[in-house]
Amino acid sequence: MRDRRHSTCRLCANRCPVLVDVEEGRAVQVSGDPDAPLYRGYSCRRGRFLPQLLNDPSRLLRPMKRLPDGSFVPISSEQALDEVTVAVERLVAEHGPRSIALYCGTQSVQSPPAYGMGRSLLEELGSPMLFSANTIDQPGKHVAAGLHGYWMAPAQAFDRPEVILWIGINPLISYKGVPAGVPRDLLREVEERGGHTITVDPRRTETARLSSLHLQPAPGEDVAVVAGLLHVILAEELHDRGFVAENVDGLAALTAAVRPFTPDYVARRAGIAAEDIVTAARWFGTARRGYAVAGTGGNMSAARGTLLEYLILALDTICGHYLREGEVVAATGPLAPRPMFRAQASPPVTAYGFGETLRATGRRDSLAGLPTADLADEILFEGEGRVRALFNLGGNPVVAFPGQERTVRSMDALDLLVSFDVRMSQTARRSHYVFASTMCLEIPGIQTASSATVGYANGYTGHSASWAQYTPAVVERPPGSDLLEEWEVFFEIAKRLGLQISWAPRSPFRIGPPAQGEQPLPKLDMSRRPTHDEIIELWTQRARVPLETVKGHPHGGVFDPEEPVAVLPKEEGWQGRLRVGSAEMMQALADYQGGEAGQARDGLRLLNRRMIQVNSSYNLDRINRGITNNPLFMNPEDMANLGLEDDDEVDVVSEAGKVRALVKGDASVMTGTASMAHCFGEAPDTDLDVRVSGTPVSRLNAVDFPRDPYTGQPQMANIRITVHPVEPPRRTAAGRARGN
Ligand SMILES: Nc1nc2c(c(=O)[nH]1)N[C@H]1C(S)=C(S)[C@@H](COP(=O)(O)OP(=O)(O)OC[C@H]3O[C@@H](n4cnc5c(=O)[nH]c(N)nc54)[C@H](O)[C@@H]3O)O[C@H]1N2
Ligand SMILES: Nc1nc2c(c(=O)[nH]1)N[C@H]1C(S)=C(S)[C@@H](COP(=O)(O)OP(=O)(O)OC[C@H]3O[C@@H](n4cnc5c(=O)[nH]c(N)nc54)[C@H](O)[C@@H]3O)O[C@H]1N2
Ligand code: SF4
Ligand SMILES: [Mo]
Repeated sequence: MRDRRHSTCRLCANRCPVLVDVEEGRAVQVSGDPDAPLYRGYSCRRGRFLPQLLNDPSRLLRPMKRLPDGSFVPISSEQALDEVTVAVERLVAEHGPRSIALYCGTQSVQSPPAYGMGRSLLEELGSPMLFSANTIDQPGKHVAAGLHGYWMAPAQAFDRPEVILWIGINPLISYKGVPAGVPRDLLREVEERGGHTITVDPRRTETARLSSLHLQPAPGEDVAVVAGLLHVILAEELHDRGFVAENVDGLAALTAAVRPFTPDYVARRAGIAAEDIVTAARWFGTARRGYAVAGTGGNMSAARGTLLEYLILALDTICGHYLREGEVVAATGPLAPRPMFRAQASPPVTAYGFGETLRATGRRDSLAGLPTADLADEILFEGEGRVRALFNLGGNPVVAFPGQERTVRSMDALDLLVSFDVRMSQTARRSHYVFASTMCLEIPGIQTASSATVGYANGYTGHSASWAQYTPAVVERPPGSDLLEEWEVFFEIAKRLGLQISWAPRSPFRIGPPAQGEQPLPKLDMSRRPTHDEIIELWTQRARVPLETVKGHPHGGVFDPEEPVAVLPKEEGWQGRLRVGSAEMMQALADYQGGEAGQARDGLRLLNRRMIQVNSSYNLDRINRGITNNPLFMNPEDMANLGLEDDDEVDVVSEAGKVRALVKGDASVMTGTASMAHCFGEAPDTDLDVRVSGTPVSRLNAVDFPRDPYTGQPQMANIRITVHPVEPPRRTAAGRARGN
């Protein structure tokens, strides 16, 4: 008997509604749901291979415990929970609560109640040691927003843009920088409106190819490009003078700071045409609606993510790209309370350098969270307060954290490493306990547009309409499995420790202005483990659209408010203003301008990228079209100079280390650069067949690379490398390594 059910693919942030064919409780086929509004049947290959992912023989089906000889034995969930609880209790008694840390990886979102509950457990224990992937991603976004202030209504972003500026982001592959749905829709819409899309990326990406203009700067010089755009817009007075006069401080300081960034200077510094900067600036400055957004490229390629994100915010702000009084908000969260927006600014806040001080480096907390690049040192640095236990929730530090050698040493130095995973990842294989987690389709879930005043960053993520979908669990767990949802682990440990934790959903970093009047966190009744559905009910208690109504739309739906949500006027006497001329950011810009220019063009530079067929978190033979590894993509010209051909093995050497890789020619890669995806390969002590498991890029960067001074994020890409053929050159061209 085959049954067709509705659900949501949760493998990536696009959250596509899907149809799932189920036989005897197991998924046999998945396809996009043609009747889902907004998505209209869209899905990608990864989602369509969900049955293979769920039923893969390598899937972890029960908790594992590591024995002293390094081997693993399956144990029951009850035993794992009991033993982990005892270990935590002992560490807290002997070494204090700070010895316990939590890292939330990208897949911590698979179990939405988990990070709120994990965080609450940490707080109840009294430990401030909360880390997440955010600070090795784009943490400059949150700190920049704090230094700039927050508009108290949404940005225009996905709402009818006439211009989009994408900087080091590749929406057609990563689904970031465009609204959830069909990734090409917005591009097409802008085109139909006669507007422009501009992509800034050293690589001729899938997105660049479809854009109106592609600027191909030297890596690491995005600050110059954005400062150049600001220079032209301000010099030609294309900015929104009315909006700035009423709501923005610091324009004079900004104007002075970007004065040196003339199109000619930027052209020289970044290696692009001066006319292209002027064209992009005029398009951006004259459009009435639009947004600028950066991705991982610009944030990782120089230790300047905060400055870059600040200038990008300034660009949107001087162009007035925010919803104004009387405008109707297109996307409000149906499963959140009816929001209230005002056409006014919430002023800047303290954005970094507060809260917990890290022992080894002296760095402190920021709006983006504690710097994850310092976690290894917190574990390795002897003395009081040392981190001795780590809960690794849906992450894979061994291949994701910068500086693999130090990460591995730190993982091995822990008294207790507990991973939550669906397979024995590189980090799970070094853990003392691994909890086997459920996967999407096996658990219920809600998807909803967000009502947050300012989202993660203007135009980075979100919906273009008031979308919501509920899905129940639509498949059974694999027969004979002993799985726990990630949050259930936190609940059970808290309960065993006699602690009461909160169900409130809270992310590990801060989005939007400070909350007015902190409410005490709502707590769970610990006498009985709730169901996931009960938690969803708690979350949606005050929803604008009752959960039952959303459940009545199995394809998901767009739930516009009966009474449209319009932006209210500014409050009488309101003083708050956005700030585009922050003294420390202007100083940072001056320092950058005075610094060494064009240094990015010596030798070969390794850039980061993502690939469509795999995700850092999912890589199965059957969905990756035979590419189980992450090739070193190089321009064919650079390959020829080294006498290399497709699939040749090479050694890649950086200041931090050496790794084996396979090269692949790719004309979209700019000469003088190479490009490789992360989260592949093995730890240094594990035998590596590069053709099967790929290359650990994180062995080529290090935590002592330059750091962003505000977030502590190290430079993770734009790494100077040399490439050495492994075999003696078989072909004619010189086999000399580049960049020596
Ligand atoms: N298919 C797939 N999708 C994913 C993921 C995945 O692994 N696979 N991961 C998810 C996650 S965790 C994240 S954070 C997002 C990230 O989403 P994106 O930031 O869009 O990630 P990438 O596709 O790596 O795009 C980064 C781009 O930056 C460019 N770049 C590199 N250096 C520079 C530079 O110095 N300047 C400029 N301007 N560009 C530069 C690269 O060439 C690349 O095209 O993607 C998410 N989506
Ligand atoms: N050199 C370099 N380094 C980078 C980056 C880069 O571009 N270049 N990008 C950085 C970025 S943006 C990020 S976000 C980080 C990512 O860093 P991490 O989040 O630490 O790494 P992932 O590989 O995404 O780890 C996800 C883990 O979750 C597991 N998993 C999959 N599904 C589930 C599930 O349903 N439940 C549970 N519990 N686990 C599951 C996967 O098997 C995997 O082990 O890496 C960063 N590191
Ligand atoms: S992995 Fe593919 S199918 Fe799944 S949500 Fe993302 S885009 Fe949609
Ligand atoms: Mo990420």
